[in-house]
Amino acid sequence: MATITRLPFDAAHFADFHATQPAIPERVVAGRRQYRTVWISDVHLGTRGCNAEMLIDFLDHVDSETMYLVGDIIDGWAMKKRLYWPATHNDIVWRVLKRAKRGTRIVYIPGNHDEMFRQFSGLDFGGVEILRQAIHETADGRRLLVLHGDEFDAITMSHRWLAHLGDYAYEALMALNRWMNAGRRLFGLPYWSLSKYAKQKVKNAVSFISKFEEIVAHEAAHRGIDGVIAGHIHKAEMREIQGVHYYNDGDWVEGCTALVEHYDGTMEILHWADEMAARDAPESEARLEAA
Ligand SMILES: [Mn+2]
Repeated sequence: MATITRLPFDAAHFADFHATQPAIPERVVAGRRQYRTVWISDVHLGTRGCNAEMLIDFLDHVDSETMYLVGDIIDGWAMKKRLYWPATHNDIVWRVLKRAKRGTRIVYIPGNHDEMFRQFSGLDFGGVEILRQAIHETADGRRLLVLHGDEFDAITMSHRWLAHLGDYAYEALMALNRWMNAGRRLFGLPYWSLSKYAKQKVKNAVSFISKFEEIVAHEAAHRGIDGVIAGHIHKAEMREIQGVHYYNDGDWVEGCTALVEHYDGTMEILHWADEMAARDAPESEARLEAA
């Protein structure tokens, strides 16, 4: 059933890919921040939504013993429609393979958008292990189930896009509502509240997220493990649900977040846009003073 989407790099030479040169050279190699484990997901390479430069910056500043790619890394759905693959997207593949070469254990758990890789579960591509799901043991001895999360879509229903409807979209919807009803009046049609309809849908989206979190946590409890790490819903989170540790590493389309494990087993969500802003701030202030 699954077909391999044509990739913009030569899959036959996947293992040697790191030997080529990236378009954006690595900036920090020595002195990278070290973590025991890093989880990222929902990168959506192959789409315009992917914040590739920010992820490149993250990969250049952060290192770990193990890195989990928790699905939707390459967006095969989008690539089937139209091939969008700038050099920066190649650079991310290059950096992942390079760190595998340097000794980082890389575990790739394909999601629904990169399900074409699921057929390779159990195989190893240039140091990248492909698995359907994994059990991660933290430094403080907790066992966490790592999976993408689309496994639960049938239960939590669809309408994932509604979760992304922000305030701006809502404002636009309000304006659209006004224009639409002005038009309906012209044709003698009764008022129909698009905004009310949208509000109802947004409320459903909010309940979708909490339902997803609860169901994933319930699955972990059912399997008798301490917690679960997922992606898929593009919402970074770290909380306890009915005695189960629920983690979500977020995404690199909107939130630009990663989940990391420190050497003592402490978990943390890194918000990379904030990290970059904090790093650049003193320099830009100095520049302002000099001007
Ligand atoms: Mn997904």
